[in-house]
Amino acid sequence: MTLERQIQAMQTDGWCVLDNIIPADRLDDISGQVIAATNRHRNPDAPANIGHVSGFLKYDQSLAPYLADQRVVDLAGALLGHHFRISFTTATINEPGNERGGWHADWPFNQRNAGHVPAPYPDAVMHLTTIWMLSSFTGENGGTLIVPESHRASNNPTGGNGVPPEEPYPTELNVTGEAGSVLVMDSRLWHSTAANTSQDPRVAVVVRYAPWWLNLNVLMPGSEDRRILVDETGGTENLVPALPKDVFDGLPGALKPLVSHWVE
Ligand SMILES: O=C(O)CCC(=O)C(=O)O
Repeated sequence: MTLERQIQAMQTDGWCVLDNIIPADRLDDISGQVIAATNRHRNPDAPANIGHVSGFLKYDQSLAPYLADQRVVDLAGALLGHHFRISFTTATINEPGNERGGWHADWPFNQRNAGHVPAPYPDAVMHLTTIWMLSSFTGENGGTLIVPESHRASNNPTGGNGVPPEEPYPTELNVTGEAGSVLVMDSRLWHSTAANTSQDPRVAVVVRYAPWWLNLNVLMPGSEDRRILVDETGGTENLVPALPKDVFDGLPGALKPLVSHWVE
């Protein structure tokens, strides 16, 4: 797919898949490292059979050489403008037997988060969610469920828009793709975790990209914005641990400008 076609798909459909971003001969090693680090640091409050680690780059850097791949950078730059940066890195392993999740749009459009853009939100690209496939995604193993074109709506099922979050949606589909591909979604796109009915884990890392002007402070442990928006209200919000300086120093040069705002 050419960059022009990718941009068109993002505008019209709200998603596309970039193939062959991670070299095939690195997949087994990276997948193994992601599984091992997720086992060491997994969030005990995540849904059953979901291996979830927020701020994953802090714990494992095996994807670091690819997160500023030119094809990803070109598409993100075309959609988010200059000086975009990485907002989240989250290991997400759907283990056999996990349950289907609820329809949502991602931060900052998820209306249940303390920090959110209130619906009705404007029709503008403000955040990208990318899912890096370390296993091939299939209908059987929990390829992400999406509702194509839902990114143009000004609300989503977390905001009481009349769509039951737990029910199948008529136009839903499972995203499929070969291991090494990257699913790119406008973060407004309605999506959900799919059940993994296979025998093997579906291994992925979710990486989100934000324009320079989007305030990410509410995600930072101990920040003043977090104190005001989350601690004082008792609301719920994602927490993205900062990168230790020594981890940052060891990252590839092309990646550093994308994460330098999140160093301890
Ligand atoms: O793992 C998936 O396929 C979906 C994950 C998801 O819904 C999310 O990270 O917001």
